[in-house]
Amino acid sequence: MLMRKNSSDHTLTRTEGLLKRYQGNPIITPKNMPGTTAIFNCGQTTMDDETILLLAVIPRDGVPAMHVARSKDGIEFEIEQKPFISQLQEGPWEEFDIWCIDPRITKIENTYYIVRPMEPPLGPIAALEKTNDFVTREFIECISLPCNRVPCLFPEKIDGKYYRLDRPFAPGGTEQGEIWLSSSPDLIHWGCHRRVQGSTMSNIWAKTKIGPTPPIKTEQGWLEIIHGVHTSCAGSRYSIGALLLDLDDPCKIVGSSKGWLLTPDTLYECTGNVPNVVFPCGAIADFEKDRLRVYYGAADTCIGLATGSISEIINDCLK
Ligand code: BMA
Repeated sequence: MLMRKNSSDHTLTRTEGLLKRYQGNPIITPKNMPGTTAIFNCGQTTMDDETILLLAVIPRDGVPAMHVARSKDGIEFEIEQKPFISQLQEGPWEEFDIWCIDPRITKIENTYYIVRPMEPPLGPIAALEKTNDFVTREFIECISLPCNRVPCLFPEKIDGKYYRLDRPFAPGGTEQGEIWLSSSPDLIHWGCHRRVQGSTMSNIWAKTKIGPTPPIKTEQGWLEIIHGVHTSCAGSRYSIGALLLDLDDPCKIVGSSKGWLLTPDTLYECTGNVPNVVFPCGAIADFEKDRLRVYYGAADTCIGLATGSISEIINDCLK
C-alpha cells in the first residue's frame, strides 16, 4: 500500500504521542543569538500576560549563561541580549558555576524561585535564586549536596512545609537516576528525604533514569512532567513522560503515562550537540483551554514547543 506522508507531520518514523509538536519548530535556535553554539534548554513560566523562558545559552566562546526571552503569544520571543544569570562571582561558588543549564522555575506566592545546577568535581549541586521581575535576581543559598540535578520546588506549601522533588543520581558508565522528595520550613534547610514510591520506571523508555520538573497542581493530583532516559548501544535517548502524585502525600505515585508523551523523532531532535534528546525543564498549564505547553531542549541545541491536553495526559496516567 502506498502511504502518503501527512504534510503537517514532521516526524521521521514514529507516530506522535500525547504531546504534539508545534508546526514551526524549532522555535528558538542558535541562529537567533549570533555567537552561540546552543540554546541548550529552558525554564518556563508566565508573568502577567507574558510567557517567560529562561534560556540556557552556550556561547561559542566562554561560560554558559541564562537569558530571559519574553513572548505575548508563546511563539514569537524577544530575547534579552544581556544575561540574566551568569557565573556567580561571590563566595566559594565562582569555580563551580561553570555549566549554567537546566533551570527550573517555580512561582510561590509572588516570587519566582529558580533552581539550577552548579558543578563541583563530585557532581551537580543546586543553587536557589529568586526574582520578582526577571530583571534582577538574588542568590539565596546552595540547597543540595552532589549529585543532585536539579531539585524542583512545589508551588505551594503542603501541611505547612515547602516540598521539592530531588533527583539524586549515581554517576558512572550506567548512570542511574530517580526521584526523591524532601521538605523544608524555609526553602533553605531540607530534610525528611523519602524515595518517591515506585519512581524507578519499569517502562523501557525511562529505564535508565528519570528526572523531575516543577509539579503542577490539578484536581486529580500533582501533574509531574518528567524526562526519562533509555540507554542502548547507540547511547542515551531522552524522552518526555508524566507522573501523577498524590496531592496530600506526594511521595505516592497515583499514575504514570503509558509510555512517552514525546520522544526524539525529528531532525532537530535527533541531530545536534547531543543527538536523540527532548528535555523538559518545566511545563505551563492553561486549565481554561485544557492545554499544556512544554518548551523543551532539542538535541541540546535548540528549543522546541509541544502541546497537549491536560485532561488527556491525566487520564492516560490514571488508566
Ligand atoms: C542531562 C541534562 C540535560 C541534557 C541531557 C542530555 O543530564 O544536563 O540538560 O539535555 O543531559 O545531554
